Order: sequence, then C-alpha cells, then structure tokens
Amino acid sequence: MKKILVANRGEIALRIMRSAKEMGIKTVAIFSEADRLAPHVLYADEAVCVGPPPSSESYLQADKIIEIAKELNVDAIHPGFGFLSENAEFAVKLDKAGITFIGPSVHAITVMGSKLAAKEAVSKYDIPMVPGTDHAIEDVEEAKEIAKGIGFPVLIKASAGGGGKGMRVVNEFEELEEQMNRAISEALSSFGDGSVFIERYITSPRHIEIQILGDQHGNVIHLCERECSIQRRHQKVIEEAPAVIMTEDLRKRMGESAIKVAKSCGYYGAGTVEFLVDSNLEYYFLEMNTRLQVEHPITEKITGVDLVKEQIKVARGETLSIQQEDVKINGHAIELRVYAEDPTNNFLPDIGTLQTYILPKGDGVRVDDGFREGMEIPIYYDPMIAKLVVHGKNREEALAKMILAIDDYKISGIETTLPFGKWVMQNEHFKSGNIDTQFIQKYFKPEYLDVVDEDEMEIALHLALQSISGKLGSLDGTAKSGVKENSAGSDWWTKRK
Ligand code: MV4
Repeated sequence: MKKILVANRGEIALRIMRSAKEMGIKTVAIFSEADRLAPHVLYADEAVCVGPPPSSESYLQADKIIEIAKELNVDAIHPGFGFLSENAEFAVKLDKAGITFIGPSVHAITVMGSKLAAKEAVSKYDIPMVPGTDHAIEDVEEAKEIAKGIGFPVLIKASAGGGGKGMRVVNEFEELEEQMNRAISEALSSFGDGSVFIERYITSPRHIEIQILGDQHGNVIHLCERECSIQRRHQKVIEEAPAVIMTEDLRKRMGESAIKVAKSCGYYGAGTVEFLVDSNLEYYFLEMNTRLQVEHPITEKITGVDLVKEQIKVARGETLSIQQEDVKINGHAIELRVYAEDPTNNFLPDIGTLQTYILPKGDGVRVDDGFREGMEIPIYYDPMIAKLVVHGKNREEALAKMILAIDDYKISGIETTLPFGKWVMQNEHFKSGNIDTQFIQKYFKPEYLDVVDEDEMEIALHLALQSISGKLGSLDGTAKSGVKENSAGSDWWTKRK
C-alpha cells in the first residue's frame, strides 16, 4: 500500500494523513470548492477538487472519487467518519475497482446498518439486549400485546433510524396506538422504510461504548470503553475513558459481549459497539458503528494504540499487532468537542471567521483540528472546529488539564462550546461521575455561562495587534480593512459583557 486517498475533510482527514505519512504512505486529499485552502488540502502530497461546496456534490460523489483514485494510482481509500464511511455501496464499488476500502467488509456494514438485522445477527451470541421485539411490526394489535408483555414505558424505534431519529417514548397503554401510527409514517417518510420495533424504555441510561479491533484472520480484541453520556440532541459533546462507573468485572463482561457482536458479522478493522447501561449497572447492546469514531483519540491516549495505523495494517491483511493481554489502561483521557455553536443560544450553529485562534499547549494536551486563524467556518459541513483532548495520570489531573486547556484556547469571531465545556468540568455531578444521557437537560442552563471572561482583554489585544500587522484577510487573499475587522472584534468583546 503506497498511496492512500482520504475521502474526507477537516480534522479527521489530517489525522488520517498523519498516520499514513508516519508509515511512509503517500496521501491524496479530495476537496470541495469551499475547501480549496483548507489545511487537509495543503497537508496532502496531492489534492484534487471533486466539486461544488455541498457534500452531495463533492464529498459524497462516490464515482467521481473512485475515478480520481484510479487516475492517481491510489491503492486504498480511507473514508474517515460521516460521508461515505458506512456506505456499503461505496465499499462494493471500490472492490470492483480493485481499490482497498480501509474499513470492514460490505457484509458487516450492511448487517450493522440495519438495527433489526443487527439484532438478528447477534441473537445467537448470548448478548444482553433490551427486552423487546426482534422483528418489524406494522400491526397495532400486535404492538399492544408486546407492549403489555414488556411493561410501560416503551420505546418505538425505526429500524432504519439513527441518531435518535424516529424514536418515540410511549408512557402508557392509551398512547400506544397513536404513537405507533405516527412512528410508522415518520419512518416511511424519513427513511423510506416503515419498519419499527418496540423495546422497554430504559430511563436515564448511560451511553458507554467499547472500541474493538479485528483483523482479517478472525482475531478480535477490545480496547476498553468510552463514556459518552454528555450529549445534546444525540450529538456527543464530551467523552472520557475509562468510564467512572466501570469495574474490572463489568469491563470484562462488556468487552466480551462487544467481541461477540463483532464476531457475529465477521468484523475486521476498527469498530465500536454501543451499549446502554442502567442505574443497576445492567448493560444492553444498542448498535454497532462500523467506522472510526470522532472520539477515538481518548482510547488512543489511554491504550497507546494508534487506531488509524491499526486500520491500515488490517486493510493490508496483517494480523493484529497487539493481543488482549497487551491492552492496559494508562491514566484518564477526556475529549471536548469544540463546535462553532453558541451554548447560550440553544447551541445554534454560529458561522463566521476565526479572528483569533490560539491553541492550548502542554504535556498531555492534544488538539485535532482542521482550521487556522483567519479561516471561515464553511456552512456546508459539520460545525465541529476541533477536538480538545487531555490525558492525565488520573481523572482529577485530566479534569484540571482540561480546565487549563479551555482557558488557554483563545477563539474569537465565533461562539464555541468551550465555555460550556468548562462549566461541565466544574459541575459537581460531573466531577463525582454522576452522569447519564439526560445530564445537559437536567442540569444545564444557558445563563450559567453569562459571566465575563477574563481572557477577553487578552483576545482584544491580540486582535489589535493583528490589525496593526495587517494580518487579517491574508488567508483568503482579500485585503480586508484592518479597521473594519477591529471594530468587529470590539463588537464581539462588548457583546459578551
Ligand atoms: C434507547 C434509550 C432508552 N431505552 N433505547 C438514542 C439514539 C439511539 N441510538 C438509541 N437511543 C436510545 N435508545 C431504549 N430501549 C435511550 C436512548 C437515548 C440515548 C442513547 C444514547 C445516548 C444518548 C441518548 C439520549 C436519549 C435517548
């Protein structure tokens, strides 16, 4: 494998290219017209424009990307996450083109892409599942019988759904019929597939996932867990590893279950098995993600394993370079996703220019990002600017490092989730490890962030220096007036007071 094309953008494209370069493999970037000067384009050995800014016309153009790969003699494509990463059709096309897909088999992607097919596949492996149906139901009378057997509250889920879409909680028998009909028509219109199923509703569960790694020779190991309960609208904001509630025994059992899930679909490459964990520490298989995940760095920190390198080695047909006994947890890692979103305004995306962008530094601090100072955040893609990852010898040290790193991370021009992250790190419930998927809903109020940040004078000074040196606007080539930018900067400064 001499040359890899990364079919992605931003921080994950850079992350993948770094590991490829370390392994002596050449890299090819693809980019949309909105990303001409993006860091991933500048970092790659070669780069090709795939089309206009919208993803559907660029990063999702499977055939075009394969044509580029053929022209440039690319051996393998890494899809990153999102975009084409869990698209079985893309994997089939690559196979036909004689290009290696750095990811699992078409079969694994297909089975785990359907919740009902996944349940069916794992059913022979003695894996704890939430009580419920293992088949699609369309009949309301059947649903009533099943729900009575399970007991209320129940949850209706769409088989083709994802990210919480198409889910409906039903608290009592009287609501069931109406909610069933709504769920079916919603599933039909959103996913073109009206299959739904019913489960017991686990109230306030924790979301804990297990990282697994398999090779093409049947070996599968797990790399411990990530606690991902701090989410809003099914989007993770903070993850940590290991999980506070984990015990040696629970980790062993969940790890073994995750390996069984992987074996049920002949999994190879890096994958993640998601579980719900209830207040009695009972766990239930939820679904499997057949890709590298956003939050993979915290696992890399505590295990010392480079997951991207392992993916590449597995794709080359090599056996895993580590065995289960070699996996040891070293310290504690936390990730904060820095989104261009305003946490004081319902986390609405905040677009604009990164007028100030200064990274935190220090031992145990890793920032995976895809932007530079002066760049605009494109509106076409995910609003994640960066992942701020810290690693300490224990959780207390990791928390302290995270708070300092948030303070040292200077961003102006757009609102971000950094102040929200600091609030979480200082929250008593979070500090004691008392968290579940309802955490933000239960404890967070936007007004908790309405404090004047003492960093703001420092940022104002930075902006003033920038305008004197005429640095602003240099990245997109337009000669912006320093005075104008400076007044935008002070606007920002007064707005927060
Ligand atoms: C559940 C659940 C409670 N009980 N299933 C949400 C996304 C989808 N992947 C599964 N989800 C859930 N399934 C049962 N039987 C609660 C959730 C859920 C959730 C899960 C993981 C992380 C955050 C969540 C937020 C709300 C609900």
